[in-house]
Amino acid sequence: AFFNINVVISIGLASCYSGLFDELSREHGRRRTMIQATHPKLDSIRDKVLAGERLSYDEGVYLYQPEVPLNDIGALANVVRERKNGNHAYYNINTHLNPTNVCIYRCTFCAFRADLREDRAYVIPDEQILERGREAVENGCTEMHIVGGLHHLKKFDWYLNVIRILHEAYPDLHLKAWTPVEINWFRELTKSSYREVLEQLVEAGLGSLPGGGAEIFHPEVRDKICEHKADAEEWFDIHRTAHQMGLRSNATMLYGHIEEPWHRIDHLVRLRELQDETGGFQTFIPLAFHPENTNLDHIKKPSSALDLRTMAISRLMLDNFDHIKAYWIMLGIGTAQLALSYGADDLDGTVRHELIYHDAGAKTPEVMSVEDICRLIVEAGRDPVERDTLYHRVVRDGQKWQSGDPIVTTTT
Ligand code: V47
Ligand code: SF4
Repeated sequence: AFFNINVVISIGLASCYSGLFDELSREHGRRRTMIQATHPKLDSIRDKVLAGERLSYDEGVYLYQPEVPLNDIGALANVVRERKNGNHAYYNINTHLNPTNVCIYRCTFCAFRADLREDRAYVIPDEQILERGREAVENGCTEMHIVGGLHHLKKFDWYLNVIRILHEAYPDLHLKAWTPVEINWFRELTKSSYREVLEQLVEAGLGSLPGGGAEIFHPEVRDKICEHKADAEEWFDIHRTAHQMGLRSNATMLYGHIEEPWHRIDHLVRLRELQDETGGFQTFIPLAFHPENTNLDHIKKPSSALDLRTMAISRLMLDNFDHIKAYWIMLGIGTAQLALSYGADDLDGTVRHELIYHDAGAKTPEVMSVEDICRLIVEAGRDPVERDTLYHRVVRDGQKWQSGDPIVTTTT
């Protein structure tokens, strides 16, 4: 009797489930037809992505229309993400150093900078910089991310010395330092060339360049938010020179302020063009604008929907970038975790001592443990992989580590 009841229940459930599945698949079909009717372009974009073909500027702008379903864009970005990086989600153990917040520029989106005589102005002395290096190594960090302001009174030697003393004391700590905004300033200070500046920095111990200072390249926006600092051409010249010297670098885009969607696509297309030329970019990081304490504090912080759409569109447009980073500090932990299914394959790192976003109101923790990062990744259904700055697997025994095999991604 027990068997019979089981059989009856199983048959009942099976027909109930198959009815439900039929209904769901009819619903899916109806939705697909509706999307095709309203968004015929999405179908040709899907075909291109599945065939590994490059999307055009117009197609990128089209994907930013809010009516184009976010989930469809996300699913397509996920195809590319898994094609390149499988189920891996990368993280690193890193720390930040912002040696000074004093800055000659006044970018409207920046809450971090200070004037020379302001109470909150600081310059970190050498002993404390070395102390930060010691703390980093004791915590098992593989990387120190160094960016800051352009101090009115500091000469190039001061910036060079930051790299030199850290590298001499902690040669295994990778120094990812100074954006093109700083490199351009160093060129002005030294009246030399980008190559000469970069050569001196490499000789002192520079390992790679971070992606900052990119903001939005188009002059229509750039002239309004950061008119005085390195322009797009200078930013690209510096990365080109670095790549020609064998240095690797990252790229960013600051979105969610006064720019329009087409400015973002213009930005991505320009990055894609330099990557075609040099292949020197490792990862792209979309940076969500944080308005608190800035001159743009009347603007609302971008929504999670815009964050995820930007992540997915970046993955789709930048077909020649291996990695897209969901920087948890500024996205928030929840959105960064979701982004791992919307094109991102990297969460950045443990990030101790971050100031730029926290000064601008970021509510994320000051630091995240490796256990927490790995839990987030596993919950998102991905496999955590610790990487170093240059995307080698890290082989670790507690605080001791060494770089292992390079992480290989497919190129289409
Ligand atoms: O260029 C400044 C941005 C950048 C705000 O290479 C702001 O892995 C949002 O270089 N709201 C510097 N963004 C940070 C940077 C970076 C960050 C993460 C990873 C990497 C990498 C590099 O920070 C600046 C600017 O675009 N920024 N103020 C703000 N209120
Ligand atoms: Fe200075 Fe950089 Fe802030 Fe601009 S973003 S004001 S260059 S610290």
